[in-house]
Amino acid sequence: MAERFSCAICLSFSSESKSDYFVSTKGGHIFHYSCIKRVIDRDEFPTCPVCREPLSMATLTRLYGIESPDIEEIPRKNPDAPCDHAFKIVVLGDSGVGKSALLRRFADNEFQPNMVTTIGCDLLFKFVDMGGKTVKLNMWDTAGDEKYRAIIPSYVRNAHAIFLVYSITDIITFNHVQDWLKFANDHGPENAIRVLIGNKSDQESIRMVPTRRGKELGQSEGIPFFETSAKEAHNIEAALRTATAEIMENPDLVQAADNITARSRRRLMYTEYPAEPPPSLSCC
Ligand SMILES: Nc1nc2c(ncn2[C@@H]2O[C@H](COP(=O)(O)OP(=O)(O)O)[C@@H](O)[C@H]2O)c(=O)[nH]1
Ligand SMILES: [Mg+2]
Ligand SMILES: [Zn+2]
Ligand SMILES: [Zn+2]
Repeated sequence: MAERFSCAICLSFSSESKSDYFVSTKGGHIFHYSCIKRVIDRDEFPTCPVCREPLSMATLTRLYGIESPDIEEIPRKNPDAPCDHAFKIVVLGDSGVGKSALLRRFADNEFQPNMVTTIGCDLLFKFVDMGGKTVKLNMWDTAGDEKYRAIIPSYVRNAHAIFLVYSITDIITFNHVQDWLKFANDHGPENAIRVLIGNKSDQESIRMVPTRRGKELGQSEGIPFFETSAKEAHNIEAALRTATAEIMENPDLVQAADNITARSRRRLMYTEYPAEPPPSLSCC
């Protein structure tokens, strides 16, 4: 079950033309550009048709590379395949909120109900097309347990985007988002894109965190907010593409990413690492 994008105004999954792309609001709602532009042009004080938040063209993020549902994903199983940019995305949040499940869903389109617990950290990658550019997303999955916190600062250090994840079924994980935000602010780059994620949106019957609470937190921190489900492949691709698009729109972040890529290429050339470093080297 791949994630399908549908416009919340016209309910269509596809867009007819390349110029009619999808956009995401800061509140995690997806529309065709042309559909939402009509709303913004028409109303004096335009609001999101789904959540009624004030809207302007400036608060929309373009979701590149999903103009048509027929577009094939870039099937790159080789992590060393060439790309235009490589970005580092880090996922933070309490243990059990679904960080690993989210990344597995996005990277491999898989969901395993009984996945082994992440020890330390894990590195997944995915190539995405972003408006004609091939972008490699290196996604670092951290373990949320307190005892691992000591080793995480180095993971967020060069992050281009930081995902802060809680579970909508567990208010404690939501309350801890403040701690994770502080962690991200203390150790991560100031300009890294931050995204708030309320996961397990399929578990409506045992919901403990109202959507409104997530929305308010996202707004007060000035960061996009999405409710997602790794189980049902809901909104994950939207969240990751929003973050990637926001990185692409920040020349400093792109420059920082390209510098790191160039440095690691040089290092590879000089030191003749084996083509595939052992997993222990590539991660913790
Ligand atoms: N119903 C539901 N369960 C989920 C979802 N995401 C993760 N889970 C389950 O929640 C548990 C913890 O997930 P995991 O990815 O290991 O959490 P992590 O510790 O944050 O990496 C596992 O049993 C998952 O199957 C989701 O979106 N919906
Ligand atoms: Mg995990
Ligand atoms: Zn539409
Ligand atoms: Zn909205």
